[in-house]
Amino acid sequence: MPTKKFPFDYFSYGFSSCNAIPAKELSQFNSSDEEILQLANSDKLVFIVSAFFPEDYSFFSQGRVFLDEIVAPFSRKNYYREIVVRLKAMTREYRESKYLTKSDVRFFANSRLPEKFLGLSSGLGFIGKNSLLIHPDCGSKFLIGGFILPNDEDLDDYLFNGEILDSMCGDCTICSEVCPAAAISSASGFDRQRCFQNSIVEERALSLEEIVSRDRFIYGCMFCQDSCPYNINASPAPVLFDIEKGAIPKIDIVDILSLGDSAVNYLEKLLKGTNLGMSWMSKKALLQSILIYSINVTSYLNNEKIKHINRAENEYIEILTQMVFAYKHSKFDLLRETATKLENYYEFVKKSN
Ligand code: B12
Ligand code: SF4
Ligand code: SF4
Repeated sequence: MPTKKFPFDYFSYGFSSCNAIPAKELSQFNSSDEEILQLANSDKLVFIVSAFFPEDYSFFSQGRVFLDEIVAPFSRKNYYREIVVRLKAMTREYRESKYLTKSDVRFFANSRLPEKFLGLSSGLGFIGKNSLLIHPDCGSKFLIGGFILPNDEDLDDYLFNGEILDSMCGDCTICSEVCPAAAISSASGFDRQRCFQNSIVEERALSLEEIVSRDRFIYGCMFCQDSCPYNINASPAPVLFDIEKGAIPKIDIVDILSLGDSAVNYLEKLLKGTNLGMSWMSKKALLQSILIYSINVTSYLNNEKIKHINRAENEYIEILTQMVFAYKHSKFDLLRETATKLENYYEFVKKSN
């Protein structure tokens, strides 16, 4: 992997590739994004880097289902914290070497800026059918980070002078075929609401297909990336900093479900400070995901500790259980009946809120 020593030794900070673009040039891509337009009015330089995340698929502990094991690998660890630590360290080094002040250099990751667009317009990669930025040699398993810096001729070597890349997916449709949430379609593109990475962000009614498809992870997923040919030969970058902070507790989901009505409060407290503790992650939606998962995984239905929740005590769970049963056994009359029940239930909940 080529690396330049000055001014950024980005590789030793764990970044795999980097490119820069003068902010002014961003406007040529006709972005309607407010943040981009503001940036394009400045005399700054935007410097984009990519940070790989290593894979971590641990196997299920036999016979039991633990919370941390049914969260997708990417979401078990806080790679965002990791990239921020790296960006901060690089910013400090650059500022000191150039005698700049704090306000001269900004860094960003998972910010309000459209980061895939910045990656694309700086030539770092193309946008794939899975909607992610894909580096032709390094694949898509990376996070995007960047810096906004004063223009500086020492950075000229990093400037991207080529054409922005058109999609290199060609006829491939692998990601749309493997996506369990049917979130990727050749005709209509990427449906962010359906993506499992969105499953605990919003509290919403799920369709039957969505319910039945949630039998692998309660939050997040990597299928569209794991199966992408561009990721097959990509190698992970070194992990230089601590990504163990915020680990999700190893707790049997039966112990969560057996709490019944107090499970949401329990999750709120249990997950504070962990990777599932972010304020934008709804604990109600998380509980819904855990329930659906446990209903889909049939052996859990017979667990004595949670049997009572699967009975009439909670109408919602009762309906979901019936629907999944009907769907799996092709009992279409029952399916229609329960689908109507679910609709009525949602109406009832809407009215009573
Ligand atoms: C909201 C969000 C989500 C949502 C919606 C994602 C989506 N694809 O829309 C959810 C929760 C579903 C999600 C999921 C994931 N996310 Co997310 N997410 C974001 C976030 C915070 C904002 C994205 C957004 O809505 N921006 C606003 C819209 C308007 O911009 P945009 O989506 O970037 O689209 C622009 C460009 O793509 C551009 N564009 C597209 N095609 C073309 C073509 C041409 C020719 C041109 C000129 C422009 C252009 O135009 C669009 C408008 O400006 C970004 C961080 C960020 N600040 O960008 C991370 C981000 C996109 N996510 C990221 C990741 C890693 C993921 C997951 C892989 C996590 C996981 N499960 O492992 C999944 C991937 C699912 C998937 N297949 O996309 C990374 C993507 C890295 C990469 N290689 O692309 C980002 C960039 C975070 C980061 N800093 O690294 N995410
Ligand atoms: S992350 Fe999973 S659910 Fe989301 S688009 Fe990719 S394969 Fe589909
Ligand atoms: S799996 Fe195929 S279609 Fe999907 S992003 Fe990768 S190359 Fe493109």
